[in-house]
Amino acid sequence: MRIIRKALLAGVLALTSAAAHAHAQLDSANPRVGSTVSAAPSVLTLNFSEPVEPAFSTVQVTDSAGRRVDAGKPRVNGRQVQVPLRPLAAGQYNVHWRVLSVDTHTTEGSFGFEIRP
Ligand SMILES: [Cu+2]
Repeated sequence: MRIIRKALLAGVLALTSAAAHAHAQLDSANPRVGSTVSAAPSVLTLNFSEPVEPAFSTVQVTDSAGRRVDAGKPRVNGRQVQVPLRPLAAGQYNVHWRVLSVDTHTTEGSFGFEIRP
């Protein structure tokens, strides 16, 4: 009986730590993290390692003067988050994302990209 309880406990602990590692991390982005692109994108796409909760996920895109250039609420589809952008001029842009993954952990990060025609 003792051995069974120990085994069950070990199983529960393994499940708990697996869930605790399931934070949504940024897998890839388009434009890519730190990239220089020649054409202004009309949409920013973020792909996360885990499904994201739409109600608690935000993405802010700003130009070099700190002005918001995202044009509407992010659209969430599983692990993918897409944000429409205003027509962008050449320059440096910053993306700040904050998402809630299904394991109820919030993660955030930021990166830049540049438009240089
Ligand atoms: Cu987590």
